[in-house]
Amino acid sequence: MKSYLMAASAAALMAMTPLAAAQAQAARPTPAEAKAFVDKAEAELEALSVYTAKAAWVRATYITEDTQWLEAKAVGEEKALATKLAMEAARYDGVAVDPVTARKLMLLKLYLVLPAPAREGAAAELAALESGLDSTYSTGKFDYKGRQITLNDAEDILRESRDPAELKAVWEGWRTVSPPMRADYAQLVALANEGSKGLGYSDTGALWRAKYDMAPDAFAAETDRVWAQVEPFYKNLHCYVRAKLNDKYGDGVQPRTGPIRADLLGNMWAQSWGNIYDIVAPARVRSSYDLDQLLVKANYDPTKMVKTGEAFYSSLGFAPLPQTFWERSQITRPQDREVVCHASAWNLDGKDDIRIKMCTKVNGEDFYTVHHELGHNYYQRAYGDQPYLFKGGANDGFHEAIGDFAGLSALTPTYLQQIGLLDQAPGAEEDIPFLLKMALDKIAFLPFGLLVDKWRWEVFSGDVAPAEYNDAWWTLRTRYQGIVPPGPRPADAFDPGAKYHVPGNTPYMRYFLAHIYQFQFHRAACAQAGWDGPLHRCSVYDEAEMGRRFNAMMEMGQSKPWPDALEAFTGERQTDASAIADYFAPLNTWLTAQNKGEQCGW
Ligand code: X8Z
Ligand code: ZN
Repeated sequence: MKSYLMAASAAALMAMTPLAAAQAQAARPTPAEAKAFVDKAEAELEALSVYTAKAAWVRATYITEDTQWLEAKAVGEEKALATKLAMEAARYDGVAVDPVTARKLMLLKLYLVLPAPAREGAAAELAALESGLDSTYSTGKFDYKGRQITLNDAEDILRESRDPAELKAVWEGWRTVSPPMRADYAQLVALANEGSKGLGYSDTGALWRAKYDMAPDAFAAETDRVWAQVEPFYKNLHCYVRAKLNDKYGDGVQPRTGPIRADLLGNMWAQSWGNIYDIVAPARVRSSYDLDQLLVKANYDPTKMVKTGEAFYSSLGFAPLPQTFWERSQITRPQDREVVCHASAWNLDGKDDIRIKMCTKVNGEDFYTVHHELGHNYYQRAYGDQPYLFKGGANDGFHEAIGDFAGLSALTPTYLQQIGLLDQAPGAEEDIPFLLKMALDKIAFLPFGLLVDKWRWEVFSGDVAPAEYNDAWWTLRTRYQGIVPPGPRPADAFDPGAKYHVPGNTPYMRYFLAHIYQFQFHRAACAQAGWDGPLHRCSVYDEAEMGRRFNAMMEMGQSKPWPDALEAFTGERQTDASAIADYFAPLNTWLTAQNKGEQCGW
């Protein structure tokens, strides 16, 4: 293909006057010019990045009109610069540059999540919409029983209440926060699409799908291929859980066939179901411990949870977190101001200024999330010596999978016993309860992880217009997750806007990928540690040699195509669900037996 294009341009040169041909020759940039351009672009973006990150941090940890303005100004400048550089990068298409420069040119074009149109004022407008949407979501409250409650409060009720009327009221209440965001969201989509087209992508969805070292269409096909690998297992879990919900609530609340009512699954978005373990626990086998209770009994506080997470990584050979991590992180929700509570991990200077931002509660879910967030921080620090444009995950799914991989070991009873949380690790008789708990989070998540961006891809491509946002969302929710809302949705509903990553503009396919990769990492790590028992019993705590090899993959950042990084640690080059299938195999067999006589599917 390349040589065909070169031949065509050589022919064009020959058809020109000698002067025009000489000018065209002069205009074609040399590889050295391409490299000089990339070096300069990289330095300019790096120089701006600390300013942008600090403005974003301040807004996220202190939401006011003023901090939104400051963030929008900084992000607008970065957008304008990155958009200009990405368009200039296109001038070097077809120039025979070295592989490092070629990769950096590609990454320059993919730099922004939401590129802005090049015209005056558009970058600032888009940045203001982004800051505003994220802030509206994060400060959202609604009236419940005569008091204004936050998402945190609402999540507590969904986790703990077993009263269907209360669950429905709170589930619907949280979704009154999003309708005012719909018009701004539609405007953001229009602007980002215009920006993406300016960079040569058909729409923003195509830009997002271009970030995986393969053609955008090939990536979409990959996600469908992997989903097909795990879908039968999800359906098995769905069938079992639905029967248990029917046993508990009766036909009037949850029928034994058809989709599941979304508010009964213990989570605001029905994306992980571990909180209703009590409802679905196997009848005959008891689970001897509950991590929520162990943490409370052992007097854990949020800082102790983070210190425990740090110690896990230290056991793998990672250096302790810097003092500034402790001084600058937001570990609990401040009482005197509005913040973004949705958990995240930050690196503000590309080196050691790593921080987490959480509203940590003492429970098993947040114990896990601490390991997840720290994974981001250790990854950021590991690739800190890479040039600026290579500072990033091998792909964004890798970034999400590092901490999840650590969490898989940190949740094993063996590890909980090692750190003194559990007196005695249970025997093999508790394997099914343990695997069921894990599946309620990991397997239940898969269709949700897949569909959020299926919805956004349809929105960005224009297949779904703003008036159809909500119906298209529920079509996907029912098709992939087999769930329905607890009652009819109002005409103005904007339910996708009630999930952080939509107003927060964080791509979501990364989590679907991470739920596959983390098991590939786990399987490879356990093999390296010489483990020959069942995968779900393996903990890699204290496996420093394995940690060294894991770090070697992490240090690569995004300097190489992601299959190279995957291969460096696992020897595999494909996204492959056989590892998650191996991990859960005994549970899948058990579920199949339990579901005998049920009409599975919906
Ligand atoms: O957003 C997150 C992390 C921050 S990167 C807490 N996760 C997704 C979510 O909460 O929806 C982790 C799992 C999926
Ligand atoms: Zn994450």
